[in-house]
Parts: sequence; structure tokens; C-alpha cells
Amino acid sequence: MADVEAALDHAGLKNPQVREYVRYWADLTGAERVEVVSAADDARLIAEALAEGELEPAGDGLYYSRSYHKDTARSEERTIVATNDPKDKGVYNNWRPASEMTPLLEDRMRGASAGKTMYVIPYLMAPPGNALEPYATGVQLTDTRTVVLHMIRMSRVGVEYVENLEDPNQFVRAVHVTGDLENLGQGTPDDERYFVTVADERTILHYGSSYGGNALLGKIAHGLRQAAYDGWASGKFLAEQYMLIGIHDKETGKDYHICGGFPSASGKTNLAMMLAPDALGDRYHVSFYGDDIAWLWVDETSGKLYGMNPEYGVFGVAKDTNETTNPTALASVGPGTQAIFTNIAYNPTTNEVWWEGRTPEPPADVTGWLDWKGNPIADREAGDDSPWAHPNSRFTTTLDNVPNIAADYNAATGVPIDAIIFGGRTRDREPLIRAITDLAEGVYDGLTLGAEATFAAEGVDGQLRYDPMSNRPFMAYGEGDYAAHYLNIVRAAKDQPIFAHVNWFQRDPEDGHFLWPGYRDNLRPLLWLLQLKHGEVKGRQTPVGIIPTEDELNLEGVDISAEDLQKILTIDVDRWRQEMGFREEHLQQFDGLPEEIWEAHRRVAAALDADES
Ligand code: OXD
Ligand code: MN
Repeated sequence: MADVEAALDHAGLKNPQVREYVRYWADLTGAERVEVVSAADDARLIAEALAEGELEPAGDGLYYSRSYHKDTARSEERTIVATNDPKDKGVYNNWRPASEMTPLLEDRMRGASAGKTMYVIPYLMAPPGNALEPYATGVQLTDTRTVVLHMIRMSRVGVEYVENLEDPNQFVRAVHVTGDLENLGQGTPDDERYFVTVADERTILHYGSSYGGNALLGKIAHGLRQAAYDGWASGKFLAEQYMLIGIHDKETGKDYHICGGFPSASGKTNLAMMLAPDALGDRYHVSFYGDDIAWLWVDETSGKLYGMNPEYGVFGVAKDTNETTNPTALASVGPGTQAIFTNIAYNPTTNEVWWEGRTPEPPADVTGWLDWKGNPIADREAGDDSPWAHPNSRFTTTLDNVPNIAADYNAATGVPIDAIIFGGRTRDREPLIRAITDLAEGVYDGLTLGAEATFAAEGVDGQLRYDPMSNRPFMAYGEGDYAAHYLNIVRAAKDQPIFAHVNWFQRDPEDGHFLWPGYRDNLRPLLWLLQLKHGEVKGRQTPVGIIPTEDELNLEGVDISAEDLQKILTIDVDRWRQEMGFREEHLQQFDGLPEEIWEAHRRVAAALDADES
């Protein structure tokens, strides 16, 4: 059995509550050794992982890993929020009683780390000194070294984060036990995996995966589910699956910050890492704060809405990342960055990596190339065109590798939020941008956010897969309470942020081409939004928000036809009327939705009905 006391003493970890927690789980999981890690251990752990074959070299200071082939994505069906209060049950949180889930998970985890090292990872999900630090501290336990390496990239890791806590007990207990991946029945009726956040006990118990989305507990379970619950229970903040960017106007010297939620495959990471288009680069600089999570609160001194990215890195989807879609992401995984790639294609002879969309065609000479499962491409049968990389393959890199990282990303204060945007991939109906100045209508818009189903067969034509606030997989409590809490937090702010809905993905119904060039040009509608907020443009009021007039958008250097432009700045009233029926059904699922949200829905519906255009 592990000598827990010696390991904790060796690391200088004195917090008595943390020590007790580590002892309890070392004993229950039967781990053979215990090791407390800090970010400074990274180089040694990398060397160990390379020696054990858990990582392979992928170029100068770059690494490659492969997860078990049935363990490559988050599992929403196996993810549960448990509490002691049935009133916390929502539509999306898969609520179960804590009294049922804790013993069940303890049973699965009992003895499951026998023969393994249990790593103790004290972490902080916030810039140090941030007002929300008391909610950001955690200690992850894991029996997988590559999970430690990912946690070091994705969060601030070190013993110092759990010493000298005002309340030594105020840390999230985040337990990760991998289990026997080859015998867990993933995706079958006998699935043994469970990913549980016991939210009112601030305890996370994840069993049955070592894939990042299930195993990096600081990010996915603490940063979103646990924090959302804490934010509501304390009445202090929101934890949202939002990107966060800064826009600096070199002419006026002003800085703006925009955060926002996008359902998956709707371009959130590309937007977060966007650079200004060449034609506007002399005037504007776009900086990166985060691509996936923002915590929002009202700053006590200024009374303004503030935001920060609790993460320390990017766990990005590799597919389709290239010089056009996201050059900053490519630079952030360049030589010397210590980035880790997972489940992409790899050539162990040359140490090169590749994924679909990295270049238009895969490497012409397939010698030495292995697909994400480790099978040689050269051995494929003729006609086998399955992807070389898994569609959910990832890169993991720290924030300061991103070339346009904001100078103040690590500042304790966070940044004031000027605008909150939502945007789901939609081939018609949703214009390029529509601004919403009313708080309840903005929250209503977020609650009815969705993206078109990925496969035509998945839904009715034109019907979205709703993903409220892009938080569907991370909802921690009832949606009615969530909406009320969101309204309360934002309403308390002195300067109200402007809301907007954006859509970069409208297509021509005839030939399918995208009507808007997207990528760097997406800065243009955001600049218009900021101008609207500051009264510099007026836009055109429609039943579903204010949209830019054609001459208000700065289109210098954009290649777009007059016809396409007109289309993306027009409201298709018939389509919108149809959407309102879908929205009503969607919202009716939620118990206790504030009357303000229903009023917003009725206002928009009435305005559409009255529209003659
Ligand atoms: C996700 C992620 O799965 O950010 O949402 O990795
Ligand atoms: Mn995410």
C-alpha cells in the first residue's frame, strides 16, 4: 500500500483536509503509490511517459498520444449531476440522488487503481487572486500520467494553490479512476462508465475513461458543471461554455471584450483565436483570452460585469485546423510549445502528425503513416477512405503559446464584458448578426440557441438541435432556476452588455456556397455591434433584433456579392414564424421559467406576426 503520509510530506502539502481526502481515496482505490505533482514536474513526467510509450515524440518539444479506441469523446448519456435535493433536477442534467451515486461510484472505484500510481494534482481554475478564487480551487486525483500532463497544460497546478486557503475545506474533490478500458462495455447496455458531479458536495467522481473530455476534471466537470452550481448556490456568478476575446482600437485606444456561446462545430475556437482581417489590421488588434469557458460576475468596486477564462490552456479539436481557418492555433502547437496531440494520424518514422483538413490532401507518400488507431495507412484496402485522424482528435497547449494571447490574460481582475454573443451553425434564417438590447430578450435568445442537426436524418427540416447557452451538456441544475440566475447576475451590472446572435454559416439554397466569407471577416459584424452599443450606428430594427444596414458594415477588402450581402442582412419572416413554434415547444420543457422569458418570447412572436415585409 502507498505511503500516503510520506508522499504528502515530501511535497510539503500541509492542508489537513486535503491530506485526509487523499488518504481516503488512496485507501479506497488501492493505489500502490501516491505522488503529488506541480507544474514544475512536467519535464520529468514527459520523460517518464515517453519511456513508457504513453507518449511518442512528434517533433521538437511536441508529443503524440493515442487513447483507447472506444474512449475518444465525452459521453453525455453517462454524465450525471447528483445532489441531495430533487428540486435540482433539470431537463438536461441527468439528475440522480447523491445517496445513490456516491456509493455506486465508490464501488466501481474500490481497488480499481491497484498497482498504479495515484497522482495528486492541486489546481486552480482562475487567474491567481481573482475574486472567484474560493470557487476555483480543486484537487484532482488520477491514476493516469497523461491526464496529469494534460491538467498541467489546462490549469494552474501546484501545491501552493491549496495551502493557506481561508477555509481549508473549500476545494473541489475531483476523483478520476480510469478502470479497465477494454472491459467497460462503452456504448452498450452494459456500459460501466459513470461521470458524476455531486454538485452540492463539491465532489466529482469520474470512472471509466482517460479521454480528456471525461478525465480533465478541472476543465469539464469543475470549470463548467460544478462552477455553474456554485455560482447559482452562492448567487455570485455564472460559469458558461463561452469563448472570450478582446478587441483593441488603436485609433481611439479603447479596449472591448466580447464573450459568447456556440454549440459544437459552430466555429467557437476559430472565432476565439481570430486575427483582424488584413484591411483592418492597422486599426484593430484582436486578442485571445479563452476558447471554451468564461466565468462572469459583477465586480464589487466598479459594479460592471466582468469575465475571465478559468483555464490555462486550449484543448482544441484538430480537425480542419489549418493556415486559413486558424493560423494562431497552428502556431500555438508549433515546435517547442510542449503541445500534446491526441488521436490524430502519426508517422513514427518522421515524427510528423496530420489530421483531416490540415492540408487539402493527406500526405502523398503514406510510408510510415499510422491512422489514429495505430494501423498503417499503407495496409488499407483499396477504397477504405475512413479518416486518418479521429474526428474528435485534439491538441492541448497552454494559453501563453497562443501568439495573440491578451497581455492581461492572467490578471486577477478579469476584464469588463461589453457584449455577449450566441451563434449556432444555421444554413438559413439566421442573419449575419442581430443585436438585442433587452436583457430578457438576450437571455431568451441564449436559451433558444441551437445549431442545425449534423446529419439530415437527425431532425425535421429547419429544426435546430437546441443547446441553451451552449450549456446543454453542462447544465448543473434546473433550467428555470438557471434562467432566473442569469437574469439576476447580468441585471445587477451597472453597464448592461449588449447581446447578439451571429451566424457565419448561411448558404445559398441553390449551389450551397457560404454567403459570408467567415473567419477573420467575422470581426466586422462584431465591430458593428460595438458601434451600435455606443450609439455610432443605428441599424435597422426587425422583429428579432437590430441588424446592420449594408452601409454600416465595414466591408473594406471583403469579397461578397451584393446579392449575398442582402440575403444575410434580411429576416426571413416565414421561416422565423415557423421557428417560434419550435421554440415554444422547447421552452415548455423547462419548469419554472421566469415570466420575463415567456414575455420576451411572446413579444418576438407578436412582432413577427405583425410584420408585413
Ligand atoms: C468539449 C470541449 O467537449 O471543450 O466541449 O472539449
Ligand atoms: Mn467545450
